[in-house]
Amino acid sequence: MFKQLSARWVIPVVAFGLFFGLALASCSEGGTAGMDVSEVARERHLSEQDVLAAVKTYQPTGRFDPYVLFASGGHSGQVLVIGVPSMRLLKVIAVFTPEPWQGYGVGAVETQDVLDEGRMADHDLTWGDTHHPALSESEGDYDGQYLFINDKANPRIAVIDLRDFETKQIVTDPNMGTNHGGTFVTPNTEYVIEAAQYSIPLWEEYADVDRYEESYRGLVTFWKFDRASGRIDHDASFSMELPPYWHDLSDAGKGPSFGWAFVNSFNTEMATGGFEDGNPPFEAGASANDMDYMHIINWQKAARVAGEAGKTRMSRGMRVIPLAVSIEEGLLYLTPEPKSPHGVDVTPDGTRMVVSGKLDPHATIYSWEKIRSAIDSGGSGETDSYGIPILPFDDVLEAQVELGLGPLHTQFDDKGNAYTSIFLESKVAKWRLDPPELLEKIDVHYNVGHLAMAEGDTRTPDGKYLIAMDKWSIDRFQPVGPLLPQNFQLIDVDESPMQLLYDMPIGIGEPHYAQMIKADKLEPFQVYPGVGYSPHLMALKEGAPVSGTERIERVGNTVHVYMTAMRSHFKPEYIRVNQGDEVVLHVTNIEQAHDATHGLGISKYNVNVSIEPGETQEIRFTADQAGVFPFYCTEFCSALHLEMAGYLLVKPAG
Ligand code: K7E
Ligand code: CUA
Repeated sequence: MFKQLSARWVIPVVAFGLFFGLALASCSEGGTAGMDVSEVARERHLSEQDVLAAVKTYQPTGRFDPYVLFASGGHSGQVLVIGVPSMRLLKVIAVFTPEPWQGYGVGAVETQDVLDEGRMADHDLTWGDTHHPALSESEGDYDGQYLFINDKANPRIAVIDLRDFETKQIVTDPNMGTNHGGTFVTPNTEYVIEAAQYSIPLWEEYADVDRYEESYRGLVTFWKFDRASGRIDHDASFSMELPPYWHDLSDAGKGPSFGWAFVNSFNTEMATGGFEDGNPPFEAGASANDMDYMHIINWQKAARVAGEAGKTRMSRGMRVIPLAVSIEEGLLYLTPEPKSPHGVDVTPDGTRMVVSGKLDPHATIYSWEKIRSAIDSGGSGETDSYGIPILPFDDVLEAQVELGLGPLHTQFDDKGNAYTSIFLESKVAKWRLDPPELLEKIDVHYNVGHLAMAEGDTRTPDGKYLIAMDKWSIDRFQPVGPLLPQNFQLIDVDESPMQLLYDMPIGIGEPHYAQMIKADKLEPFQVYPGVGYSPHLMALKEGAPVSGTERIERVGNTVHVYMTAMRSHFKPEYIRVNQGDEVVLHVTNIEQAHDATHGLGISKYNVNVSIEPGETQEIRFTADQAGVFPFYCTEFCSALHLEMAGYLLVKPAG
């Protein structure tokens, strides 16, 4: 029996089991009748490593995880909130996609307003392709207040308030076709960086691809964040015109490199595809060169320049610094980077920028000091075809370290180590920065994209936990049809060799990046502070119904219903209107008990809102269909929850 356990594990597991069994026996009053750890391990065919991994990740009931991971939800357009190390999914924050449980975009006016802010090209957009979440920072440290995330498909940025984990704002970038190099924040969240990916015409509405080099442009936008209002300030934000390379990831400088931003690019060939016409396809045309360009941008100075008269041009309602101004003012420099780069990651101390080329086996380490002195010495006179100064590669290079095939993204720990995902090998490489040296690799399953380290993008990463965000999960989970979940793999990096602890399937989209924050930095509301509180205003809403003010008022063809909800009834329970009336339903959950949430779903009218304790919401719809429509509470709130219901009675016209 127990064939899976090789001889070298038997003794440790038995010893472990004995230890555990004894420990349990000595601390439990009722005895330990039943199996001990080693028996369970044997029956479940678990190795000692498995048992250790289980012990390292298990959180007993009621005990919270020390870290919280905010992960992009990929095509779902949402954000996933996950406890680490238990890898328990805590919440899916509705961002770019309607979400019924949270009452997001299914009847609640304020949430619909947020989604409507995100309309582009006169379309309602009901999905997003979220890639890179960014926690707000103060002095280069996550402060736990806000979270930003980009939508690559439709160039947009969302702002989530971490007091209630709700999306407060979506801003659209009208000059981009798509984005990718967002969201990345500057060290005090002065700006949220967003770089475009696939270039489109900038100063004109339409130009065929045969005018690519003259008319198409790349773009980077610095969205000004106003912490006091918790919103991006559109008018204080600005973009910078870039050559029509395809821009990729960005990162903000910190410490000595504070005030600067770094944006990768590929397709510096400016290939325009057209496989069907006998041209090289994009994949070949856009990867012909051995080197592309990292863009080095002085955002602090750019912000000043953007405020000066005559230095910007408006395009589709956004201030844009033209390329010529950026060159003249010394806002923008290029340096070569190998080859079809993807990630750029600034070291925690801000002294170095690590870039990986997808088609180059190295991590390339740039020295900020060398970049700075190359800029100060006026450069070599070499420029790209748009006149942007190029800092010679050898002048700014610190070192290259060979890691493996297809390096993508890098994270850092607290011990001077870096971790780079190696896509083609399905491995994570651990390497030392000083002096650069590959230390070890661990297998991941499979096709790893980003990595997320505990407090990974701060000036003081924690190390300890690393999450590999794998795109393929073939053979890891119970088959669920041809579309497979992605796989988050939790790795203990304090062990040497590194240990894989946990596989978490992600069955909602393809997450790209995630950030992991110490849980005790988050201070969310337990209950909204006051009855009649609007999550949109983050304040009490004037005129919100409270106990005793419930009523129905008709103003012309508009019927205002002032409703309260508490266990276990709505007041009023009848809403009588005429067919064709506008119905405005103001509803407040007048409870203040923690977790006493009510929902309000109306049959056949596509309405559901979540009303958390204290919260008020407004619902608007036209009662265009006559008939009798039950409404009911959609959260099982009490023993008489099923009785928490009422009728919308729409009297036929005429
Ligand atoms: Cu590598 Cu969008 Cu950052 Cu996907 S991205 S992995
Ligand atoms: Cu209120 Cu169910």
